[in-house]
Amino acid sequence: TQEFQYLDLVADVLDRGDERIDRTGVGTRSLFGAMTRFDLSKGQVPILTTKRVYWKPAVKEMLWFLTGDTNIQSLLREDVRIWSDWPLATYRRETGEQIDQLTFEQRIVEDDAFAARWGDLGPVYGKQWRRWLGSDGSEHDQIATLVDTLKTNPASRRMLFHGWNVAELGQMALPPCHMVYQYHVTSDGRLNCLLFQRSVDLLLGAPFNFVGATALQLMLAQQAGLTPGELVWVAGDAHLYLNHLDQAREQLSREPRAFPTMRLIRHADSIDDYRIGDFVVEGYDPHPAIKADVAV
Ligand code: DHF
Ligand code: TMP
Repeated sequence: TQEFQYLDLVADVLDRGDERIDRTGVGTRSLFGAMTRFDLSKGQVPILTTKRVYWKPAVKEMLWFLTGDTNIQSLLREDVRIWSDWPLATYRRETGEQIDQLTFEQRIVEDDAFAARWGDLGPVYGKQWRRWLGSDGSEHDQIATLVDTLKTNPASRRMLFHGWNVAELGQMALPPCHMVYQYHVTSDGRLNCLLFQRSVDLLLGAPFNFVGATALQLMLAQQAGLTPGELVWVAGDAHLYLNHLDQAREQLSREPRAFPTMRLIRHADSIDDYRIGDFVVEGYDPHPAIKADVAV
């Protein structure tokens, strides 16, 4: 199974990773430069089986990026809580109030003014993907351009979108991790994707990023009348947090199973028209979930 590419990378980082203190203060073991190649053409997709991966939140996160929204309010209304820690940390730091996460999330959901003040992550993924601000004040929709090029000029070598807007990095809660997505169409109509991720939390981040990139590739392929090809994932700093090492060892002790399939059960009118119910995963039989704290 193709899952071994991931497991081998995790094992390698455990064995040989360079250990140091990182931005979060937790510390990591890290290797620089890694690649996995997942073949989506047979229907199977990289939803890891050596632990349960919550694929719906990962797809919902991708759909949220596509809306161009950067406020966690709409994510929380979809019951996705993976981005709450960063606005919460800002709130606690700036107000000195030791509010707990659930109360904070509830206020974001119920109080629009509170959400507007405290729920925004700054000009992160959605903003850059859909409304990259040019120096002349015009906005660039990189996703719309990509879909258009996939349809009209699939031999193009310029089919990519980028999140690393240098001028706006300082306003972002986190600078983009999954940074550039480049696409490639083969002569027989397969859509390949190469995702460059500058920094990856192998235990918590990577499983979600594989799912998000896969979901996007399925949507783009459908919009352009193509079939999904390969997902090539390239990482810069690939790390395990030091408080994830036991969980990583536990995961490595498990026997991977066949990847499940993921498909779209409805043809959406445009890239802006997908919903979570359009995605169906079949044959997913994972080992149990593994709990781990996210480093903020
Ligand atoms: N920071 C760090 N240190 N690691 C990350 O993976 C990360 N990811 C971010 C933002 N900042 C980050 C956005 N994506 C989880 C998964 C993805 C994600 C953030 C958090 C997470 O905590 N996953 C848990 C719970 C999943 C759930 O409750 O739905 C998991 O066990 O997968
Ligand atoms: P950094 O900005 O200092 O690199 O920290 C970001 C951390 O979040 C790093 O551990 C990578 C992780 N991360 C992912 O792995 N995937 C993601 O999608 C996001 C947003 C973050």
